[in-house]
Amino acid sequence: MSITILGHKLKNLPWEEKPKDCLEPVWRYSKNPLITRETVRGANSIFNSAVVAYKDEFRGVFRIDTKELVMELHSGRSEDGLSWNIDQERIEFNAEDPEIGRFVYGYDPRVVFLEDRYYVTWCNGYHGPTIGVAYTYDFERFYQLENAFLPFNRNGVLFPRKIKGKFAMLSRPSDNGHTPFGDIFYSESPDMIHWGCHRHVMSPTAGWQSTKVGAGPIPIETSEGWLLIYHGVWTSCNGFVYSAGVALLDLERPWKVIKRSKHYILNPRMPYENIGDVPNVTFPCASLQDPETGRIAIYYGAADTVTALAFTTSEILYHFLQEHSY
Ligand code: BMA
Repeated sequence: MSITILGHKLKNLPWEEKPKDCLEPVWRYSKNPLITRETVRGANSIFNSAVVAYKDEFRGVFRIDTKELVMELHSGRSEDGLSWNIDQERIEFNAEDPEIGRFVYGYDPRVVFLEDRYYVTWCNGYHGPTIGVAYTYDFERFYQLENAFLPFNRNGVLFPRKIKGKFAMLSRPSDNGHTPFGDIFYSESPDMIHWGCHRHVMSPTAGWQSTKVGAGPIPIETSEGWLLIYHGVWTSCNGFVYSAGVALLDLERPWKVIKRSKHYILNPRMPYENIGDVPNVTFPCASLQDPETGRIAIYYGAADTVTALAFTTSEILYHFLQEHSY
């Protein structure tokens, strides 16, 4: 049994081989954390951020919490996906309606190339958190569209192509605080403005994913279905613990879960994941992948403080799902 990633090849994908003694499906970059607060003057933390392939380089939208602890989105660029130059100033979105463009806060961005441009979705402050949507061609000018949903909602993640002629997005309806619940839903849109036909995808289950679940990076299209890396939360006696798992969703009806990991693939166990502003958080928001080799690089926020990088392959995740899934 094997699995193939669909899409364009990416020959300069950041990569490190799996260490010989590693028994885990995902291994960390040896120079983690990848991005720390020093990259942006005035940053308290840089985490839960999204990167994407752009021409022969990489671009990204980064979550910067300022020293005032305002949650902002900043644009960034990199030649190799490892060394990042991030704008000192936050993105000023152009919006037709100033009511929508009014900045309150923005966090946990995702970025996807879809048809002819890059779309950004994020958790946008509009009378509580909801899903903001914008597009850019160059990561210099960003055009904000309508919020996708009513508040409260988080973890809005677009699919990288239309499905049955409609734009498609996963999201997690929530409350106004540190929501102690949450299921992933699927919605579709003919125009990126009006979202409907909502379908339930998955609920929390046991153990590391017993409190809430939320979509992580943009789903990866493969021969066997959409490979979805997601986060799951467990409420320990010391608070929330954020780990990551993987699921396989049906290609044409992505609300149908084919398999879903029983074991986590990544959980907080390194000092930079256990110690920080919010201890015990690994929060994947982006991946880069190469169809030719099956290699996947995962960018994740650690302890709500730094951005880290980890590696796996489609084959490893697929076999992991055969062995450890519901
Ligand atoms: C969630 C979001 C994430 C954060 C996580 C842990 O609700 O705010 O950005 O990483 O909590 O604090």
